[in-house]
Amino acid sequence: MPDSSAVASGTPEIVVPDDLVIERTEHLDLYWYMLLNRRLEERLVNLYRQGRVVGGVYRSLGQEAESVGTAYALRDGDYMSPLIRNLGSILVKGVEPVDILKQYMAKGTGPSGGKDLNVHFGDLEHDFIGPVSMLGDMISVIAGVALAARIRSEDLVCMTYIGDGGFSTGAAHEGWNLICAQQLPVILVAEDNCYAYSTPTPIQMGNRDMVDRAPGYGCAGEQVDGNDVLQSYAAARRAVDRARGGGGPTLIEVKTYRRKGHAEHDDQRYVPEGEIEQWEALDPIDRYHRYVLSAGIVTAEQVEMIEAKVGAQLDEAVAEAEAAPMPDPKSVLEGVWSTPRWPHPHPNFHDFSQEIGH
Ligand SMILES: Cc1ncc(C[n+]2csc(CCOP(=O)(O)OP(=O)(O)O)c2C)c(N)n1
Ligand SMILES: [Mg+2]
Repeated sequence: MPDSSAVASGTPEIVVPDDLVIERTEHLDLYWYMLLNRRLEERLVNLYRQGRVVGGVYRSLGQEAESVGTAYALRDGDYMSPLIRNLGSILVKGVEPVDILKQYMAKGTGPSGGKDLNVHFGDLEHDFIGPVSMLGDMISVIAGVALAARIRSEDLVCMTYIGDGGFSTGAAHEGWNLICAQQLPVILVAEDNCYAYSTPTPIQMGNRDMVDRAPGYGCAGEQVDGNDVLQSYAAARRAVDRARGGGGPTLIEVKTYRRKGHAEHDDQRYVPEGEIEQWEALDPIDRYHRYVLSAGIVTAEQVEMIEAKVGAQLDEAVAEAEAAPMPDPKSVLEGVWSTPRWPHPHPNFHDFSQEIGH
């Protein structure tokens, strides 16, 4: 097993952190978002198999708790930049499932108008900065957001994510070093999901735990069971409070597992026998389901109601996204360049094409 240490770090039951202050409605929110994350992805896979999704689907099966729990600690106005598997964080930020569906289906009325795919879109109305593909680069971008906010005396906290593979890039180091040197209010959620494509985590880093890098950078560090939504949320709350209070950045390492391949095309033949089953027993939604029932937060009937409502919301969203138009070919020229800050034509504009005859 490439990752027995991470498996051992989880228990099949939820551990309620001592400092957790949480209302019943917030418990329901966490459950709702995790379920929405999973069911929305199942719909995306279905559409993908029908050839209606353009590009890939990168599942977060088994990682819903860490995405939802960490993003749930942010408030409106706090910026977040996700990775491809952080669908849950985007939902928590308020992006509607119908828009996510349109984006995956490259619809003209989707967030990027069919110009980009999956979670490669931003939505500044929801304080959500879309990721670029180059792993590690968003850490520097979020450093810039936090630095700008400091210069403008804006009270906001930023959160971004990095995988076990992505954290081995030079770009990730440069970005995180800058954030720590400037003690910016940023939370980096480092996701150890045991693989980067087909590469098991232990063979691409010398130290098995990314949290051990925190003292070297000069930031706070915490490691939690990422398949436990309450531990993920509580760690993020502590980090957000620290950042907002001027205590600087925090590196939160979440131990989790990518139960599907890198994307739908990956058959995971490199995964040792029995490993996925071991992590199925630590499924974050099943664990939380057991917890909310046993703690008397919801009844079995209410859970069924949540499932039915999420299903109905997605039925509607899928129908709307399917009916949405594909992009007008002319739109390919729109939104490519930002509006120039100078008048057009530029005062120094000289039309050289006239001089050469075309
Ligand atoms: C700088 C860079 N190198 C390589 C890639 C190709 N690539 C895309 S995803 C991926 C694996 C990422 O693994 P990890 O960071 O652990 O995230 P996970 O997929 O496990 O969520 C790689 C190598 C990339 N996008 N950017
Ligand atoms: Mg990984």
